[in-house]
Amino acid sequence: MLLRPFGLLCVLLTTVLYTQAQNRPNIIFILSDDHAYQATSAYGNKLVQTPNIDRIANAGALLNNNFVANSICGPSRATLLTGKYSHKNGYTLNEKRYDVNQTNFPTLLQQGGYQTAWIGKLHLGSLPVGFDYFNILPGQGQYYNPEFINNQNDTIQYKGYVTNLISEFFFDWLQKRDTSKPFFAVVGEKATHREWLPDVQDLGAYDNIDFPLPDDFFDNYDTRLAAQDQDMTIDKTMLLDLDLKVHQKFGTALKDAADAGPNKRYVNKGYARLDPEQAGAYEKYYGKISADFDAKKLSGKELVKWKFQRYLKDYYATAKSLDRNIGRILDYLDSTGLSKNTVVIYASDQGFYLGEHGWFDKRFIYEQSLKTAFVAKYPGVIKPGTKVAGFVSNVDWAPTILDFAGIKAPADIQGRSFFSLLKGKEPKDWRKDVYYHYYEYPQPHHVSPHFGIRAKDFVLVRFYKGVESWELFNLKKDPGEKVNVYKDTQYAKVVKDLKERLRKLIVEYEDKEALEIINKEI
Ligand code: SGN
Ligand code: CA
Repeated sequence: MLLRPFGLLCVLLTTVLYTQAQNRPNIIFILSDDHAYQATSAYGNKLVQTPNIDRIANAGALLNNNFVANSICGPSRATLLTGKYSHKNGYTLNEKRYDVNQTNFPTLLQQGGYQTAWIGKLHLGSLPVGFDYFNILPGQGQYYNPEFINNQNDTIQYKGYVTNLISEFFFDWLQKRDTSKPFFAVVGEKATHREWLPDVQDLGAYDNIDFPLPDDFFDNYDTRLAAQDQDMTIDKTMLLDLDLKVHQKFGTALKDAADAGPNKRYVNKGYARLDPEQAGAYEKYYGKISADFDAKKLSGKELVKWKFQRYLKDYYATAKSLDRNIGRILDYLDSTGLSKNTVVIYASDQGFYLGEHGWFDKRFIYEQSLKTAFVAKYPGVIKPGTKVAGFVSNVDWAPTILDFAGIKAPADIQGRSFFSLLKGKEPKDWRKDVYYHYYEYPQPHHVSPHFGIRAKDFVLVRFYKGVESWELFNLKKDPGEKVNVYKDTQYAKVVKDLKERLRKLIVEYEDKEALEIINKEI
């Protein structure tokens, strides 16, 4: 007799837990590569529309201050997986091997009953662990007719354009997944990485737009030693042929030219992979551009301005396919009814320069590469149109996703869930500053390693190894970070205060290398 009510209680409890498990949301993380926040209409671009990224932002939240820990591809993904800074997860620079033996949050999701998948670009030098399914691009991957490595460790080449293929592989997986479990999936996009090869249907999509030059396009890097030392300008580093496709050969024409000798170095760049139809469309489009370029006989500033226009036209045309494919994913979720209980996140691995300071690429602590896009919708939970002003770092992405799934983050994770910020409430003790540390040097792009603090109104940074210097920017007066006021005595108090705050972060995150440097100086 006594067992009866107890038995009933058990059934009730199991039902409650089961229902809770059923209600746990699916989570899709669309992670692009090098897609600048300022390239999206959600973040205020007036010339180029990204209707589908905006769709996520409008239906949910947009983070206005989402910063990365280390502005470069592989390290950013390692931080996503671990919720830790590069010095803790060991992946400080690209082309290393990510240590798969450390705890990553997808494994915790699996243990919590989630089904997990990674489709597309990973770029961690090792196969993913913590994923029930994967189909990833090797390394940086290719835009046209790319290879993918699947779960069985088979490398298979597919015909088509990478962004479209990634969506298709994602839909295939959604159809064959175990529907009794909630899922977490990363859709890892290759777009908009260098060399910005648009889908054939998007060639010339922005030819009618004359993009305005950023006001600091001809920056002389006065007062900033590391900026004087970099190798990432549109003027000197961006190549007319390999990047901007002037007189570039495609498909078999390139292979033939390579056999002849001088074009050998181009073959690996992906241009030789285009099939005759794709190569024909590219020849037609870039042939005209090359003829126009020859006719203009440009030099000096006019040549740099021309390169800038071509760069942005290719960059945005590549991004067009990215946004369209995000739209396909959203439509798929709507049409299958999955939308209701699915969190959709769109973010880029880091920010990117679109001509600011005369640059492309990323790496610096300066705003355009430090800050990255992050929009997320969670129907019924995040209020449509939410704007988050609080400071978020990509170390926070992992614990936030675990929070969505109702799973506790491990104690050694360095980030903190910002779920409450997405719901419109910032905890009183939420962080006021973020910490940054970049390592890769000297190649590519010759940016000195540096660590620093981004506070509300100031950035303080210490460069080392390449150039040895401190920089301070007053973001209120100088949002473009053009005047280093570190040595200005007016700022002595600010410097002292920020150095202390920086040191506190270094101690908190246990960054020994930075601690050694800063301890000698304060
Ligand atoms: C390649 C690019 C660089 C880029 C890095 C890292 N050169 O080396 O311009 O900074 O990747 O990019 S390329 O000529 O091969 O395109 S990241 O996004 O993977 O960090
Ligand atoms: Ca990247």
